[in-house]
Amino acid sequence: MRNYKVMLVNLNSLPGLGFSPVFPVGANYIRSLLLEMGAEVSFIDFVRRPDWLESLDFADGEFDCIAFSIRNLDSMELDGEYLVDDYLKMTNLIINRGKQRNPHARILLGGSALSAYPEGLAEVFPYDAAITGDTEESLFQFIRNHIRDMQGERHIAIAGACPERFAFEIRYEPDLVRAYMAIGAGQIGIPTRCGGRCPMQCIYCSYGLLDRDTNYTRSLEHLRSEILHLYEIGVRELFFTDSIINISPGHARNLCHLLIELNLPGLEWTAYARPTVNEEFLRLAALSGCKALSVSFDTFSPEMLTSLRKGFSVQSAGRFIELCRKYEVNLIGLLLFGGPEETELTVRETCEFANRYLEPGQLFFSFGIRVSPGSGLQTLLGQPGDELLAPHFLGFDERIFDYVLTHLDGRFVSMNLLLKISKWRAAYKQMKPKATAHPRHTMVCPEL
Ligand code: B12
Ligand code: SF4
Repeated sequence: MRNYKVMLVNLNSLPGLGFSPVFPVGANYIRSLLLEMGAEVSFIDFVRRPDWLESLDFADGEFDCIAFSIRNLDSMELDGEYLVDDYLKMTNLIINRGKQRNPHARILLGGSALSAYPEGLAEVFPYDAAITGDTEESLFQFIRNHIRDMQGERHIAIAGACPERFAFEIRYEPDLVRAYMAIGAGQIGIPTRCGGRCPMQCIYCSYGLLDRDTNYTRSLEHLRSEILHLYEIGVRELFFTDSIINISPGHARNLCHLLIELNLPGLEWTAYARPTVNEEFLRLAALSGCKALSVSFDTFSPEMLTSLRKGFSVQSAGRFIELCRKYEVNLIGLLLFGGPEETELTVRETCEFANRYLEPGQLFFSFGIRVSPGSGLQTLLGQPGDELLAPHFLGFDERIFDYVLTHLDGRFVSMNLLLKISKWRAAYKQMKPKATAHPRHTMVCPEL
């Protein structure tokens, strides 16, 4: 009798994807989960082993399953690359090579890009099973069924049981963590699950497909062990990967208390947060080593806050920024121009607010909203989900680029921003328009 064997490939570790690399939080989670279930796992990551890109000799081992983790489909930016063809090329090479020795191996797909674009990816990728949503139970059933189907031919088993969702410790391999730190991806992600699904309803957001009904929180004991282990490896920056860390103020508070109690010199953390006037959270965040809270304000125009369904007001955003200043919590404020009904007036309102409340270094920009399956925008435009695999953006008035540069203080306009704007604008100009079911809104998409 031998253990069920999985080769798990992190496709997000391919070179040249066009965005800064991050530690493979989701793929590593699946590796830990498989080990917990008693499977054997070969984890294939090309950041750790760039030589494997050429040799592919990792695919010559013995496997029952070849699993692919797909984190990003694209950068969601106007000038982003279409990556599906790169992923497909590598996937096919690995499958062909792996199947030479293991003709019965099953192909499994998973990852946030798959959850976010389930129909589109399912049409183009070769696979036997694709798992979105409740990973634990579905993965366990997939393996059990495969073992059952192979009975008679082999003696294969999995020794462990299926853990409850999120109820196990994530194992971080020191050499994998260090490989990412060595290329500058020093913020290592920990899935904190501080309260489950984001209750807000931003119009472009498809996190409902990713987080579904998950009101789970991860236990502080597991988080404690993982933080201590990462610290021992040499990690000094953590990214808590909740969609929004302060969904459940209680769990976020407990996490801050845990960090304060651990008192690990030099350890900092970053996370996505939503504007809040909860002073205790901000005070504890500062005390527990919060390096920055990343906040998708998107706009400071009252009309656009409504149009984007942001769920907070200009006044509460202002109060939140003041509180961050009071408790010395640094902000990474994200602005997104080109939403439904954006005009020069709404751009001016946003820029004037930013000029008044924010400092350079606290503001990051994006233009153009990618239409994601499962989002309110998809419903508004009446667009079928499978057609959105290739990047489609909401059409907007191209002069929005000029309006931003006109109304934003010069202190925010760096050479880097000017360069990015000219790239985004050039990419936008090259896209072709596409009609939607909505009487006023169009989309644009690149020629592929
Ligand atoms: C935190 C985060 C970031 C942080 C990461 C910080 C860090 N150091 O880790 C930062 C801000 C840096 C970031 C950057 C980017 N991000 Co981001 N990010 C997230 C977020 C909020 C959480 C990701 C995470 O780690 N989750 C925790 C892990 C455990 O979950 P997971 O990866 O989904 O894995 C689960 C399942 O997918 C599954 N799974 C994973 N692999 C496999 C494999 C198999 C075989 C199976 C069965 C299951 C499975 O198991 C896990 C448990 O259920 C997600 C949105 C979300 N709510 O999920 C977006 C998200 C992943 N990001 C996204 C994007 C686009 C980006 C950027 C490209 C943005 C940009 N333009 O720069 C970059 C890319 C960076 C890179 N190199 O990959 C998109 C990806 C989808 C897409 N459209 O392509 C997402 C989904 C958000 C969205 N808008 O839809 N991101
Ligand atoms: S706050 Fe963030 S996660 Fe929540 S709905 Fe809006 S974009 Fe999505």
